[in-house]
Amino acid sequence: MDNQIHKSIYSLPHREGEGWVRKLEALHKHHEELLTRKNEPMEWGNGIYEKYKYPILTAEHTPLEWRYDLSEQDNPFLMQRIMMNAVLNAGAIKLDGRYLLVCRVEGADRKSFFAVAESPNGIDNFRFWPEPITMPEAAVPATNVYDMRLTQHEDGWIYGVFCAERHDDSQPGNLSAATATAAIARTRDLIRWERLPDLKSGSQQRNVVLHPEYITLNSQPSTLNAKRYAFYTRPQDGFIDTGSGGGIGWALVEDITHAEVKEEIIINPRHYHTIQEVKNGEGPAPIKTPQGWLHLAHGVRGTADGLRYVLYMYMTALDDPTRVIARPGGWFLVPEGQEYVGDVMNVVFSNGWIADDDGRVLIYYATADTRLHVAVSSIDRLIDYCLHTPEDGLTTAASVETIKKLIAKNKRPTP
Ligand code: M1P
Repeated sequence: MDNQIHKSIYSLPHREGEGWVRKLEALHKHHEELLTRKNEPMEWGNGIYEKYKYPILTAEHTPLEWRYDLSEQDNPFLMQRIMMNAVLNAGAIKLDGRYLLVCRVEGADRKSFFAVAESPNGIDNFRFWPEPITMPEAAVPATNVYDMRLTQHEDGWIYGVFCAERHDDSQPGNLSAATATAAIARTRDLIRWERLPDLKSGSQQRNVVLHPEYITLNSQPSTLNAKRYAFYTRPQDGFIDTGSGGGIGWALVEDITHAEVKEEIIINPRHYHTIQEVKNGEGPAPIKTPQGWLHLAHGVRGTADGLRYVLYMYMTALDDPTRVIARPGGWFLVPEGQEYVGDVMNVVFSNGWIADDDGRVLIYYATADTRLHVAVSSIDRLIDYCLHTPEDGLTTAASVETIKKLIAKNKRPTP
């Protein structure tokens, strides 16, 4: 379990007024052991990526100072005064040689907030910065914020695009009625953030991601600004249901400080009887490679046991990020073993990855909306996966034909 190490602290005998300092020392020691635990790759993966043995961040990794009042006088029982529930869906970036995650941390009160965790290698030894991010509010304050996508844009800023959730006041009698809006903030150091107005859109939006490069309009007269910011969108009719929203969309925006979706096209649609039948959404900002843009996304299908969230990939053309050039069929990464278990079962979600200087790609994914993991692949492996995994033929007959083709190929002697 995530808190295996932590548990032993509470098994220390409790004698009122006695041993407080001893208990605190033990707490620090066990926390430090958890933070410095070396991670190990799992054996016998799929050749596409390696998953790692331990989650990289859990609620137990959050600093003790966030949870305990460390005064013996005020907290004689050494209780957690503020409990943490989960660390999940993190944006990721490598900055000045440091592997940084802007995590969604969720408290026991269900409120999510952003906090930066830093690691020297991107695999283990993640440690939260001392304080959570103080995110400036938009004109209408949000009730909850989560799932930040980080984009190092060619304009020089690092953008964080995230979901801002507010109660839907048009339904005063419905406590569960909410709206999802794409909020935008920018920074240079992940410490000081400038909040920009939320993305204006005719529909609700979640899973909105900023493309890292400008898109130049060819049709624009040379006297006018032809550079546009581009957003991957996910139009949805309601807070949960995408309804008529057809999938992952694309919208161009002239002024990022007053971003508005005026026209939106669907570039990666949902489809009947696929892993993305009910919903899909762009993951992190795509990675540019000589063969095209690599995209990681999540797909959602319905089951008798509720929704199943899996990760999938696709590739788009270098000169036109809206043109899909590879659609590997089926899922890319799913929950396995303990990963199924948590607050929201059968869910994997990713909104952060790092393309490292040595060609490795560190994929940060959360399981069951509870904890965060890393899987390691490479640009070469991900391109190979995208270009050589057969597409979903959309019927059983087509899938059988695809399998038979591979069997036939394997029967031929290799040259
Ligand atoms: O609970 C699974 C995920 O649900 C939402 O994703 P989507 O908008 O695609 O349904 C998000 O709230 C996400 O945070 C969460 O992990």
